Amino acid sequence: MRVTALRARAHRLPLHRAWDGGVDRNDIVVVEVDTDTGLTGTGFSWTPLIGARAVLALLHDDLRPALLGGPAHPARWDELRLHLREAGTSGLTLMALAAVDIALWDLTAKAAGLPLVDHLGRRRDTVPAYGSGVNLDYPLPDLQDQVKGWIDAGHRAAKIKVGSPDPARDTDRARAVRTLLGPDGLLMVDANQRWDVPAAARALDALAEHRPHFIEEPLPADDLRSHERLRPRTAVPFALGENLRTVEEFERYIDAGVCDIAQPNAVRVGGITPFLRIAQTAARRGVPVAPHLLPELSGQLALCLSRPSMVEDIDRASLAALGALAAPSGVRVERGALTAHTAPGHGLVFADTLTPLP
Ligand code: SMN
Ligand code: MG
Repeated sequence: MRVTALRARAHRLPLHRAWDGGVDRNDIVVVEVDTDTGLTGTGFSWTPLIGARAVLALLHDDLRPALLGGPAHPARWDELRLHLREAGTSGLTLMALAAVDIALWDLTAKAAGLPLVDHLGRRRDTVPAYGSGVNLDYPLPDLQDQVKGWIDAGHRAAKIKVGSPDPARDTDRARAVRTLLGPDGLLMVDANQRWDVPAAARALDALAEHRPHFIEEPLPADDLRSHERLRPRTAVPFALGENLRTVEEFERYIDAGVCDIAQPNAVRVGGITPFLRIAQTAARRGVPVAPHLLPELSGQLALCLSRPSMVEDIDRASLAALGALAAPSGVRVERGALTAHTAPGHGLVFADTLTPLP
């Protein structure tokens, strides 16, 4: 199976309610890879705010010529990464490579006549999901309404933002959400790198009575040393990874004992191929994987992992909820559990009526 054409288009998907920091949209770049078998594979890249046009340029100018005429197979991942290395081996490079890698996995699964989950090796029928919102700037009643909505939909686990300028505001909100979840629900908190070591230690002490299941990104994501200093000062597990990119980075954080739950984002790490390598690395070290965002893809991957934790059911910002899909994907979250029964491939069909980037 050889590549005969590559098309890429970038779209803007307005959010139903803006995220903290004025994020009012997600951008996606959809890639279609045609082959000489007549099969077409679809991939995508994703970003809340930064870089969609740069990703589109890398796809058109640099990945297309490297792919045309060559084998349509995700085993080309390392070669393609090397091809792009003058642009750097992380960041935007991996976001562009992700779109191609996802399309190549879609193709190989379609060529095998299998849903991606069964092509990769389905290990379970369901994986637990949790409600999640980017809600630090929500007034408390709005936060409570959001969490009630998740509970009404069957969730028993919820992740909220912390890192308010006044730490007492975080504890008030954690108390309110713990009350809604009840003693048996799981409450997770995500600081999005807002603290330093003393602030994190203080805040986690104060939050302890509400029994957080994990603290996500307590510190600047690339500051390993600070994570090592915080580690002995709290018993709350650390969930990290939405801002780590490479297998080596995940290894470093896990081996330093500061990554208790690994959260690779399948697009940011460069696609399904590196995501699976990261998951293997984590599993070998006994660290569960909770894939970051992208529930329609993350959920399919989680069904194939040896140690999945939970999948993030992001509030009204799945690809389907943002109106990106032309038809249901076959990935469903119901009563706090995700299932996937897709058409051959990953089953994601992007609408062709989406708004282009302005
Ligand atoms: C998050 C990160 C990026 C976009 C949306 C939400 C957040 C999360 O940190 O983990 O849900
Ligand atoms: Mg996060």
